[in-house]
Amino acid sequence: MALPISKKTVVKRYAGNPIITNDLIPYSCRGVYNSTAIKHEGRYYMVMRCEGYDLLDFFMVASSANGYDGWTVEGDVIPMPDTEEFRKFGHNYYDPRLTCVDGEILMTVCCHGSDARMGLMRTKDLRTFEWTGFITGSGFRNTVFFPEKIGGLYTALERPNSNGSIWVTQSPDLIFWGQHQQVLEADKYDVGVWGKRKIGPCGTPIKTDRGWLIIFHAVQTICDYSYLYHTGVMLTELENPAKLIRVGREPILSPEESYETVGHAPTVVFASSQIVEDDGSIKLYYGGADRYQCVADTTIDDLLEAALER
Ligand code: BMA
Repeated sequence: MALPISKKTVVKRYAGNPIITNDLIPYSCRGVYNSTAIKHEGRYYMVMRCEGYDLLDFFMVASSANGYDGWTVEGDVIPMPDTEEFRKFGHNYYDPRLTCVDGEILMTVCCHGSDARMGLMRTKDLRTFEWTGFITGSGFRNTVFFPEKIGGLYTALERPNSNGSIWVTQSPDLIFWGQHQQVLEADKYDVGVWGKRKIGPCGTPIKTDRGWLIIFHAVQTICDYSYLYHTGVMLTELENPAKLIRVGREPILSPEESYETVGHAPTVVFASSQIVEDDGSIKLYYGGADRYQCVADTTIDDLLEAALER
């Protein structure tokens, strides 16, 4: 029988949450959430997932000097391709993920037509974005790149849409993908009861001397009809990131505050990016209740402890 474990706050919510709401957006918008953040030349940038009242998403960029407040909108809506293929598969698009891979800024986008499919964009300046094409067939969402090539290959986490699992896949050129390996499977109780319904990767994996820290979302079903979205952490091997070392026993973040429990999808915290500072502190960006953009603080040491010792 598993015994209770000691109390520990691994992730501390920022007192000024939510840090971005629909008020910042100059267009009809009912929520800003699950956005992706990156630090570039000393400034914090966010590609905001903005949701219109028509329930279609659009992306805009905001920037801030400290990553917590003072966010200002940069430029206009990010244009998406005006092609027949994009219209077919990108009826809606959401959950962007920015990663700097060996100096090149890449952004994955979940595109959703009749099914979900991942697209890839590149940017040099966080102002203009170039669409490079789809990188999966249908049935995939939440592709997230590792920040460096592993074994000389681009490496990414991905999540098939059909079941709750996280996989590693590799590519020599960002076009051809293979060497798929499963890391975690939700309904096998790889994650506890709090992740039995589905799981998926969040932001860019964090390299530590003990392995890759991977933050993921985990969904619990309550009374067969409502969902509760948690955030969890696991550690995998550096040379083979599909080789699991351990999954933290408890979620590091669960919906509790009103901006996480009351919104367009209640009881959802959806971590979408993290920025690691030189001192090992981490800003964890997450969406609250499919309505608000929030941030919380943690550290590499606290995440390692949460993955390995709790
Ligand atoms: C997922 C994604 C997330 C969202 C979550 C809860 O499938 O769409 O962006 O936060 O559902 O609604």
